[in-house]
Amino acid sequence: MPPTPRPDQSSPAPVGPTGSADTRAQDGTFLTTAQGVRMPDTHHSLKAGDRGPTLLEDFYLREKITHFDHERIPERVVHARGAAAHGTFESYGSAKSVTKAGFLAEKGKKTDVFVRFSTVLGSRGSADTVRDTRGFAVKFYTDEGTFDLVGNNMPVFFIQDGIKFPDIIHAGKPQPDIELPQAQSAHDSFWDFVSLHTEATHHVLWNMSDRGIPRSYRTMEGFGVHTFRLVAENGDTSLVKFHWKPVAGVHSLVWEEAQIAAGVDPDFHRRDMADGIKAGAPLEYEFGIQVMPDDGTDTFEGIDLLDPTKLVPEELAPVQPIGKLTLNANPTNYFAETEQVAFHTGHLVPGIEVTNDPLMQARLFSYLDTQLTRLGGPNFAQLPINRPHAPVNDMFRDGMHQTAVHTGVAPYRDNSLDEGEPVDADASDRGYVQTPRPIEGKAVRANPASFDDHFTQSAMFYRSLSSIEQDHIVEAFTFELGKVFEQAIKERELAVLANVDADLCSRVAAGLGLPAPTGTPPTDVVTSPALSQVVTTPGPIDGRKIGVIADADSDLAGIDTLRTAAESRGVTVHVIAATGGFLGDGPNRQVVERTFLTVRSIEFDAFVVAGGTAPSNDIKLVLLLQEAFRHCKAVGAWGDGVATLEAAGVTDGGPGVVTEDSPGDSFGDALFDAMGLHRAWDRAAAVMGSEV
Ligand code: HDD
Repeated sequence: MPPTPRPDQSSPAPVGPTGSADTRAQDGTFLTTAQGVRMPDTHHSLKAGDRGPTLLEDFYLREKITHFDHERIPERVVHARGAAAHGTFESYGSAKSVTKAGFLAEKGKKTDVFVRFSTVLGSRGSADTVRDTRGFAVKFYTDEGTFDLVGNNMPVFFIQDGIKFPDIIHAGKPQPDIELPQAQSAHDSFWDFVSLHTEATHHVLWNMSDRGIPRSYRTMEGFGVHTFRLVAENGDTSLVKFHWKPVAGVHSLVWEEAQIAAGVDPDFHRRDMADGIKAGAPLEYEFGIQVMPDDGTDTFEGIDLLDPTKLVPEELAPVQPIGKLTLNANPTNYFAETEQVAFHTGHLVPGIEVTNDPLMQARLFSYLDTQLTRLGGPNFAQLPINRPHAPVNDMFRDGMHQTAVHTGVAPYRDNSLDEGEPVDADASDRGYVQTPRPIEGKAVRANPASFDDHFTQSAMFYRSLSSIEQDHIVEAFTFELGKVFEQAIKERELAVLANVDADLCSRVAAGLGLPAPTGTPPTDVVTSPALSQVVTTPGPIDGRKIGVIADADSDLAGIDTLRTAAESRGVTVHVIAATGGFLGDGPNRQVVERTFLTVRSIEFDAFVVAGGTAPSNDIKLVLLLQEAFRHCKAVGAWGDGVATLEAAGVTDGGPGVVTEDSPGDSFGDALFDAMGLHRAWDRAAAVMGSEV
């Protein structure tokens, strides 16, 4: 992969959203110590003679090395691997009838946001494209305080009670003796846990589906998962689920691509986001809510809204758009922003409240607690990235890493010494006043009976998908269980699948070479077509990339014709040739951006062979085109470029294969439509077999 260019240093953006950070650009002034003493030399320690021992009195050596020794902070215990961006949320004003939250209620209101995407299981240096759930954590810096929506790219969770969180994470993390495998669920302890805790089944199906290997953050849905309570200005309450719908559509990698990318470019998603933003293609999502009545039952259409292993089908409660999120600025400093950002499910604003979901209740403790270790104490809200944009007037004092200089002599209430301030804010002052709700019951360690059905929605998810998506689930289960050593675990998971869907179970069993057990899968499952991500009409292609294979004799003017048409659709064109440098020296001179050695198919959404290109049987080129073809990407050629496609075994005229005499409008339109479908799945059965 090409290196992502250095950030533009000429006009450094302020660190963090407040712009008030202690920015220290390497701007050419003298090198100093941390105390501001100018230093003549940072390459030689102070020694007794040029061959002598280093002297203890070298305060600069000790300061430099000591600082370095402490440069790392503990990585997040989960979601350690992440990438983030700044942006803006703009309200449509359509949520005004259900919430008094100012940033949602007012039409056109803009709010600064910082969003961190992540994988769950891997360490900070692990690969982006592993099969896993993705974190989708959004910090809204609203005028009424900070609201964090700490969600995932899947609408359900593995467990129903937060007390099990350490258990599922211990099971998913690498085995404790030799710490492997990294960032993988394909190992015994994960499958041991989920086969014993059948409440995990629904989430496991999502993980094994294409949702577990998103194409990019740009094409990933987000979900608040839990049911929240919204409070309107008049005090009326409703129950909602939050959704992020990507404007670019929901798309995934195929498994072989995910595996290749993990080796070829472990930063695949991070790079895609950073490069896209830098190229002026922001990531965009619509924010939406499903609204259910708050009638005291915490259920809707028979679905327990407090059970985080259940979703509400969009066919029963449509997702209503309430605003738009645009991510358009990369961080200035990874550590200061992406690493130090601290999300917390308890960061709520008036108009948004929690429910009794036992998973959410445990999270309300965990997020604050984890920051104390990770960020070294209770003052992490003072870090630039975590500073609210609303005025802060707390009475919290002192502590590790205190950087605020508090004035006033009476940090307590009531006081008379600081003129009685700060004063309490009631609801009319936009204070956060919880809606009074009845709470009673006996203290028990138990779940309600309505949490017991672990299979109906699992079956709903599986049966709502297209056959190609179901094939991918079968292959993912077969792959993952194929990596499990204990026979008993495989058999137990097959018994779980038998209770979801007999066909799914028998296909996985066949792949494992084991008998398929008989279960009691749910009957009368109502499917939810909205759960499938396969599209039949072309969607947007902004930010996508076309690789054009060419040589010095190719139709270079034709490449420019295609480039102009592509750029008008927000798509970029990149030339690939046998060697680097330039092709031609006239007005249509082309820069070779990748060679057959440096390119890999995962980088591009479509490949085209330019007319006039001499047929080549270079094995790297053949592999490139075959891979793209096998992964059902759009491929094409104009003029005699077709010969190169044929040499790679790409069948002319098949689905998603675009060939024309010239790269004019009809070629471009057909290619862009094929890209808009994301994959030519009609080709899958012929070319993929059981490989992906
Ligand atoms: Fe969590 C991080 C999402 C359940 C405990 N979680 C974390 C992040 C995301 C989620 C996106 C990364 C935030 C960032 O980018 O800094 N977690 C979820 C979702 C859940 C969920 C969608 C279920 C619906 N989490 C969950 C439970 C617990 C935790 C049940 C504990 C009881 N999660 C944590 C944590 C982390 C975290 C240990 C690690 C780093 C951090 O919080 O700041 O506290």
